[in-house]
Amino acid sequence: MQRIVFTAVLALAAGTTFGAGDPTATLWFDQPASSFQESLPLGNGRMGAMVFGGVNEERIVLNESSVWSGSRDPEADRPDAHRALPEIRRLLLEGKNVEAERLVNANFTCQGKGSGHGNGVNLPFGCYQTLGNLRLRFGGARDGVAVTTDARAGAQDYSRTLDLRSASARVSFARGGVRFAREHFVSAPDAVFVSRLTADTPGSLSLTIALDRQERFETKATAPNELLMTGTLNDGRGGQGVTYAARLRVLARGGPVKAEGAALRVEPADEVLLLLAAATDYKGFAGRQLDDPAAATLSDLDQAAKKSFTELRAAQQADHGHWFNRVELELPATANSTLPTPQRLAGFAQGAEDPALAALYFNFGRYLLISASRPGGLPANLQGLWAEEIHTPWNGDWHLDINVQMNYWPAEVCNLPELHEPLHQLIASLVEPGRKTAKAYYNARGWVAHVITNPWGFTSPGESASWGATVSGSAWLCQHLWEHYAFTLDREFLRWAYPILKESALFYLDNLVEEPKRTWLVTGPSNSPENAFLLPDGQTAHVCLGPTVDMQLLRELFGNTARAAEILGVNDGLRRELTGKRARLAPNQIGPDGRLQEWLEPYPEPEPKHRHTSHLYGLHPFHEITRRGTPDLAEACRKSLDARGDDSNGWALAWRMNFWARLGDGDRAHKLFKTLLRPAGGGSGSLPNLFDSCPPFQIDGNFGGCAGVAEMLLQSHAGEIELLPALPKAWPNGSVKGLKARGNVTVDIAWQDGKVTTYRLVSRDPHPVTVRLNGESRTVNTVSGK
Ligand code: FUC
Repeated sequence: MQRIVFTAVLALAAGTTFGAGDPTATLWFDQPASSFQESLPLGNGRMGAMVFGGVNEERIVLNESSVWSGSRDPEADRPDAHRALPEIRRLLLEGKNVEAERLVNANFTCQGKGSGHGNGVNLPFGCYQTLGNLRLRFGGARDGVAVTTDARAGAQDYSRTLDLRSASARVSFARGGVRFAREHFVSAPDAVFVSRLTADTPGSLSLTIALDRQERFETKATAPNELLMTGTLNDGRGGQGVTYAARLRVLARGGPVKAEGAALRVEPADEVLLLLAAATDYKGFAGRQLDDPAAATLSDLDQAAKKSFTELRAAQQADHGHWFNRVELELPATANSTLPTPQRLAGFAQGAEDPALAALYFNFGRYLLISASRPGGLPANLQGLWAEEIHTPWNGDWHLDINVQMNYWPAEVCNLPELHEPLHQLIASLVEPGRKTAKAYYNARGWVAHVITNPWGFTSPGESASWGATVSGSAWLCQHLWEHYAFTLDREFLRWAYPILKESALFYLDNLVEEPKRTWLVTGPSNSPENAFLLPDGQTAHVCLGPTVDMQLLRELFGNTARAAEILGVNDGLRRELTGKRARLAPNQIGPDGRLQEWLEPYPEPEPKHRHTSHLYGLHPFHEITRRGTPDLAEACRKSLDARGDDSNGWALAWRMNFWARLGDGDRAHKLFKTLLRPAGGGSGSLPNLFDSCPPFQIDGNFGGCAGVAEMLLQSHAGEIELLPALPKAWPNGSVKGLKARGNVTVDIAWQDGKVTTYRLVSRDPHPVTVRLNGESRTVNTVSGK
């Protein structure tokens, strides 16, 4: 069907399709990138590259996921903080939130500067940073090429494409009667960035090749055809932090390569192959644990250089296809689908139909996860692993109050469960530092993490009470352990994860406070992430007892931990305690205005359209609120969403899209999807290269939007497998193959005129499941996938 649809498109929009490719799997531009936001991302889970495709100068922004400044900070916890806890709680119980917040700010934040309010580059917290730039300056004359204001620099038939199926970026243009082509990819199996430059006329390739960085770098030629860039980052305490190395080797056919100072010169050649390896000596919970990154890059290059370009590409494509081809979503293309990506986004925002754009966005999300998160590596951060800065916004860290979790929403449903592993390892790595934090601040058992973390095991509260006191980051992370089990039914994994769940539950058990009015058990101090409320005397406060999100998270954590104990046949006493205390947690409450209440009391809010919608966590991603199981609460969520409004930051739009999908409202979910894809300008929406803009660029919205598309097509959280639970009118016809439902069931669906026409449920062993489609529910047997 794909090919037929595509052929029809070509016929429809003849003359405008240069570079367009498959409209569900191609991003393309008819000019070079003028900024990072127009460049094309490549990655192998550890190394990233952003392709600008300039005619005179090809700039490639390079990344390596462990290029982090900072270091472990044993002083981030205040050892005696727990002494302030009884007083903070007393004030909270008396409704003196402002006074309590003052005490939290003075005694219950992290010690030192924490994340530096997002500027942690020179602090122990550190900052994720770019590795640097690879620059290819083309031209016969040594000092470069003709200066021109034309972005295409006089080139004709220019196209720059990212093909999501092959994970390669191609640049192609003609100039001076010669056609030039460049192909770039990052290989996971061979651990190198690969670039091939060709021209259809021999001897047409003359260029200077350099490696640079904004700071802390030294580049030298280590051979006539090799450059080595090295540097050491700041550890944030006056010493040396992570050391990195990037090594480039140039193999030119038909022309010499020589070193000129700290650059290489090729002049003139028929074809040029570039191989680049990168490594750091970061030693932490993931990554390669190397002593000598420069030596590692040499051995990576020596290995890769044994292969031809064709062999390197074949290995990389087989590896990428192994992940990418597990799922196929087909939605029809229109004339709008053939436009260059920025114009395509603009057309869609102006009302052009383009169902295939949803398939592209969905595929792009899967592509980004495959490119930014691989087993054994660091998890995708706020920018995945793509950054051109030294001071990456918000330190490019892992925020635990929605952002890192959203990055992993597509992992299970999109049939990429192995790619969830880096997050699981991050969670495991927080147990030990989180135990210290639990003791220091709460004198409690177990482990805790608050709002932000980094590769150095930061688990302390943040540096300001207004957001840093959120105590449920670790509970939220634990959802990702349980959901991996729920989807895969991997008992070995559950056995591995159980101690982490259990110790998280122990922490919260030790921390529950009884609120006197209704004798509910609540957390505190905490926040409803980053949101504020108004007290009866009109004062603004953030710190509170038992925000709704904490209660939902604890019902989920306690329930999952008890269930895991039952499955594994362990810890009977704990199971009983968890079940007992779970029943006493403050329940979801519907406020006087019919909305789901965000706090224990129906406080008014200073910012009713706030981006965070944490109190709806119980609707999504957790599922204690469902439209059939708890219709009143679902209706209250709907009212809350209406009041919050349909305009917000990037990730917040993506979350709203998922909520509406859970509420079964496909058209509203599609409205949010459209807003997520609107050209961002300086605000929220999509950047020209489809990266999500919060603003600024933040990758969570890409993953949230990808998961949102899946959530509209398949849901499996409510004890049944529901097909097309929130199909919008905009996608009347289509098909999807290879999605996963909980219980390790692979799901294929085809639909026409908004109705399921065929479906297939595959599991390892056939067994009965309840499936809901076209308005009715029935029990069917899965077919065997053996
Ligand atoms: C969350 C959000 C901000 C931003 C930051 C990185 O806490 O509230 O909007 O996305 O993370």
